[in-house]
Amino acid sequence: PYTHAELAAKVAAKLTDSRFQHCLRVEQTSRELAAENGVDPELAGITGLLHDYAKQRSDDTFIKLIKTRGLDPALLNYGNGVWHGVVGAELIKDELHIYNEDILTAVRLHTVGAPYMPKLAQIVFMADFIEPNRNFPGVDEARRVTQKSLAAGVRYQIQHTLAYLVSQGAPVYPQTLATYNAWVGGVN
Ligand code: DGI
Ligand code: FE
Ligand code: FE
Ligand code: FE
Repeated sequence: PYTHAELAAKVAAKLTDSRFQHCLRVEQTSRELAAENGVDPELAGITGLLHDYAKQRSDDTFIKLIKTRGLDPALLNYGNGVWHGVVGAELIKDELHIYNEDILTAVRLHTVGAPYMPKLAQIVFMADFIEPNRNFPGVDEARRVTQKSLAAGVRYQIQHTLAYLVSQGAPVYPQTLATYNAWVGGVN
């Protein structure tokens, strides 16, 4: 059990300052969304702070973890965008000795989502998308929708992300597509 200052220092040590500042904003936005949605703001804040902990590790680090931890071999066809959350959770266990599955699940799902997302995972997923420095066409609409309904925010984001990936000709990780189908198809 770290103090906030200790945990923040450990995160800061592994990230550039601008990426660390993003993590602090996601922490704050996660706290706010948690308070509005009946989730423990402390837990949400810690998870937001940690969500991009592994963002700046080498491809080689992730490739080794995928191979040695029995993770989905299809992950090897993707890159840092997908790996830093799904695989990055392994580094949070190894280096920070944080094993809380609610936290780890939210980190794993923060980029690609999942057909079923616990509320904490929805909160960090949305906080990452709408934190105050985010500035893309549609972000104000995303903020509005998320205030009204967390689930509507998740739906909005996954539509936006899938459209973006397709527009870039980027490969879509199957779990990202499954998230889209579940949330936009009306299962949630
Ligand atoms: O880490 P952040 O920049 O704060 O944000 P993020 O974790 O939500 O997204 C990281 C990147 O991952 C973003 O550029 C979009 C990309 N991404 C999300 N889903 C997929 C993906 N990239 C590929 N190739 N396939 C996906 O399914
Ligand atoms: Fe991320
Ligand atoms: Fe995100
Ligand atoms: Fe992020």
